Amino acid sequence: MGPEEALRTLNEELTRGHRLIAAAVTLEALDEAETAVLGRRAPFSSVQRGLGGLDEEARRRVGRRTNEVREALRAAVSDRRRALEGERDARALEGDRIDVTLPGRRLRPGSLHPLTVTMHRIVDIFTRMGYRVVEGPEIETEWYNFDALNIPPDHPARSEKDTIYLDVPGRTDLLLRTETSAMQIRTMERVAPPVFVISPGRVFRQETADPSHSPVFHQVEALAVDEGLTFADLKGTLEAFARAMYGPEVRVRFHPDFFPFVEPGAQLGISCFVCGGRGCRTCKGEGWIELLGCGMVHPNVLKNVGYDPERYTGFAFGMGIERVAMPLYGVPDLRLFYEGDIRFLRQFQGLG
Ligand code: 2NL
Repeated sequence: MGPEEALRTLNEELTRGHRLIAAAVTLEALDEAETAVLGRRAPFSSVQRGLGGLDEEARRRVGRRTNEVREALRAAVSDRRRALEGERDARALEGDRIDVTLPGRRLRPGSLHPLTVTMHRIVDIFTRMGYRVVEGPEIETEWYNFDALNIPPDHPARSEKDTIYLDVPGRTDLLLRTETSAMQIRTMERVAPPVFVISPGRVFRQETADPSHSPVFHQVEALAVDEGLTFADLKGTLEAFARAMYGPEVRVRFHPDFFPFVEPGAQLGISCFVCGGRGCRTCKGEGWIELLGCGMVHPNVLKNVGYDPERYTGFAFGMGIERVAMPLYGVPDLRLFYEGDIRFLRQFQGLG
């Protein structure tokens, strides 16, 4: 190869090299371009190798140009490499990016269960009247759950068909409480009248679940014992409760009912708070809703806790929280309260 041809080749290689280097869009493609332009089998290298066959003057001329072209191509490769490495690092950083912007994603706040809200409302009304809350064990004895309450030994409520007994070696009298009255008995044993207490809690019955029954449900019971309490005090207390719970327009009615622990016993009905008494779906066309059982504490119950029934009288009542909450919120099936379905529970958000 003569010097003129060598210089032309060098110029062509400079142009071709710049084009190949610029066309490389990945680091791997750039390595290939570098080999193609500056590698041993590249035209540039054969010019370099042919330098020895030229005379001194031509060798100096072509040699200088060879150095210039080599430096220019090496500089172009290293510029391009830096650019491609920069792009690669930027991509990696973008992939690793995390958003640390405050305050972050807002969590949906939890809320109280509708039965808890209902229980709080009931308890609030009575604590404002001066009642104290008493709570106790869910495992009770036959004495506190039945005997002390004047429930006779042969009463069907005591049977294993209705009450869940515990299988504890050496004990046959342990059961899951069927009402919260036991705690009121325990309270009367400890303190002298006047007694004004309410006891909310979970109670248990041998029962198959259906829209209106559950083996576990909730109750609030109230007990008042003092000198001179009469049925009029019971009526006034329950009327005040009904108005506080359902609004000042509700009317109350009482009709006779029987519970072994009270005499006389009664059932409290309230005028339907949805339709005002004209008849609707909530009151099943009756205009009235049966709300709870109540009565004057039976003298035998007072005797059982050591109170003198000649000196003291009392009234008591008990209500199922589910029974109160269902018409209040239009819940048609009490099992919905226990299933924990978030779509059901969310509807009560913001209630309590
Ligand atoms: C109902 C009816 C009632 C009582 C509970 C009671 C408690 C003591 C003494 C006398 Cl310590 N009575 N509680 C009285 C009448 C009715 O509950 O249907 N509850 C869901």
